[in-house]
Amino acid sequence: MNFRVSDERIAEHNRPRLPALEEDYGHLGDRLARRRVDIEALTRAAMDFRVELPSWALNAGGTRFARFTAPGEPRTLVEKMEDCAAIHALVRVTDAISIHIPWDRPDSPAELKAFTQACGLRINSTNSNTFQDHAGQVHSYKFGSLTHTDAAVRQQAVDHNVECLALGAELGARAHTVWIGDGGNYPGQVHARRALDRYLESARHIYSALPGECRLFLEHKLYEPAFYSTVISDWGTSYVCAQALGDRAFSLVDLGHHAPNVNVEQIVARLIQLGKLGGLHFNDSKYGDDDLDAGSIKPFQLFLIFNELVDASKDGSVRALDPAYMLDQSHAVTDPIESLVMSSIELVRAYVQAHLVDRDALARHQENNDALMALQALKEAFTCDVSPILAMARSRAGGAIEPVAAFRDIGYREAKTGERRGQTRQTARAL
Ligand code: RM4
Ligand code: MN
Ligand code: MN
Repeated sequence: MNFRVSDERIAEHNRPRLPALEEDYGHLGDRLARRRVDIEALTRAAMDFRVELPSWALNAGGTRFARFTAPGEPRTLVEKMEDCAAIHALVRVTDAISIHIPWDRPDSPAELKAFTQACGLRINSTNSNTFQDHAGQVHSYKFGSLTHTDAAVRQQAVDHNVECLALGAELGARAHTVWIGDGGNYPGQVHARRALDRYLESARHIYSALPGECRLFLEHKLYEPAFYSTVISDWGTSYVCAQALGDRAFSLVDLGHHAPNVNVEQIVARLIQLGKLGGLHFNDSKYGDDDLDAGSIKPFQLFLIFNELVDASKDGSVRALDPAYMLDQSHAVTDPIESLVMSSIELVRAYVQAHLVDRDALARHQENNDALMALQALKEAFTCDVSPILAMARSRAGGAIEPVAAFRDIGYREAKTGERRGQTRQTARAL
């Protein structure tokens, strides 16, 4: 039996911390009650929150320059699932996983499904990979995939996506995300309109192969790997394509895929309004698509994004809003488990804080053009330390009051270092 983070070890870790948490929670409850906010409703919201873990982020990540391996890294997909189970045991909001094909193509989908279910997890989405060449592949993606000038390359990329859809159906996945690296490094290299036409033609073939209730998410990115122009470069292009494809196609917003200083929360609001927000890839960045931990650089932006999401969820006039929350990060210098634990906590924090916004007051300030008080209404929620709510929600769900401390005390990584010797099979994502 492989080592795991057991409920008993977590409970043992929580026991001495519980009295202080109850005191802090009671105190915060009194303060919120003065503002006519029910702390229990916030705790329930925290317990109901869910975010998907990325299968491609469980190994130590790399940069363009190097990847430094770490002891005890998962070597196989099953070992990655073990790590996901450890994360979920600690935070209790990460029971779904997004897998990247072919990096994480299971040898036996049925066995993977059974194993994840036994761990209390599920595979919720698949991601295709036509941004690099894979072993045994006939055509190269050096000059593009779904938008390549050669129909045979486009067909190979479409077939790969259709294979992902079939695999997803076997695993019970509910969404498939397409992100392509297609674009040009030089002016003139790619014909702007024809490349987009080819994308749409290829995407239509993928769309028509969507099984059952599965949704198709189109992920845009401003630049990289193409450094001059990218075919699906921005939310406008992604929206137009999602609209052209049909009701089950949506845009996916990765927080790191925009020009510097772009107002991402407004993009989220636009896509919600247009009924085309499929999901989000959470991470953080300072300069480019840095894939740092969610909330580590711009926590206020994270809060403002959740402010839009929560505002819309309370607005009866908003249609078709069922966004998938996913983490998409790369951990070059931290333990991936610890980073994913911290990031998921930061998402719940922003989500709970967004629930704290006094929306009636905010609406009044907006009607009165009182800019200062409107900002104040948001800041009041953002500056409230909701940590006791998050810790109480985790503890009630069986998770850890202090997840990183618990993870270290329980000695999971040390145990895995003993169990997992030898080469890692999977490619970790490089930036
Ligand atoms: C890309 C993009 C995709 C992810 C790959 C690995 O930059 O964010 O979502 O699948 O990286
Ligand atoms: Mn992404
Ligand atoms: Mn990215």
